[in-house]
Amino acid sequence: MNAKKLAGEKAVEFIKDGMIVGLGTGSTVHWSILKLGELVKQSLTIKGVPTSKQTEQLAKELGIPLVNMSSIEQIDITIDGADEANPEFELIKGGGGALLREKMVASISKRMIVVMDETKYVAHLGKFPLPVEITQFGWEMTSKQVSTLGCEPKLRVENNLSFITDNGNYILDCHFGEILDAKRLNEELNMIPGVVENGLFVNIADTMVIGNSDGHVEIIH
Ligand code: DER
Repeated sequence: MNAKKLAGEKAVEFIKDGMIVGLGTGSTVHWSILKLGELVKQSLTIKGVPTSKQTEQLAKELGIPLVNMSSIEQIDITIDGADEANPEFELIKGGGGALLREKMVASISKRMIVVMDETKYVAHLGKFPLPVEITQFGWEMTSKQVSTLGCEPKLRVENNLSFITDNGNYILDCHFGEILDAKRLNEELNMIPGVVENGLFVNIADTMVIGNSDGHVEIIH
């Protein structure tokens, strides 16, 4: 059974006619977006706010109407994935490199629904390296500053080149080990000049939809 597909499609049940919907990025929310595309063809009326160029492209191919962030005050529901999620609804995101737009979209949403398979649900965050988006300018200095918080930052590379986000920035993947105070680390990281945003989502997610390989879906509010 495809646990990601189960979770992704289940989350769409929360979407109602007339909603503005934040469209996340990644392989789990991919299923949510496909489902929304099907429903839009059957006359569901929504407006999507994409969190990446990749999601924007997919939504356009599916005929999901899109709206620009600058023309809205608030989003009704955002559906997005996560790399890790703990029982306190704290997330690590950014494995797909979209964390900045994802966090901006989720933060103006009345509700954020996280879709994942059971492997993402953990007792403590930190096994997955924390993505931190930084400016290209002075990145080595920024990396040194980030390391003083207790991690080993690694500049993300893709196809032998430095990975560049949709916003023209670099990403450091930071191996902190177990993160026991996500709120504090989130604040400390974002105080470092050169850090644009980090993948810790604290007090943002409201609902988790967890697909299991045995075919059942768990919804935690
Ligand atoms: O980059 C992100 O935060 C994405 O949501 C992504 O990491 C989620 O992972 P998935 O592809 O396993 O859904």
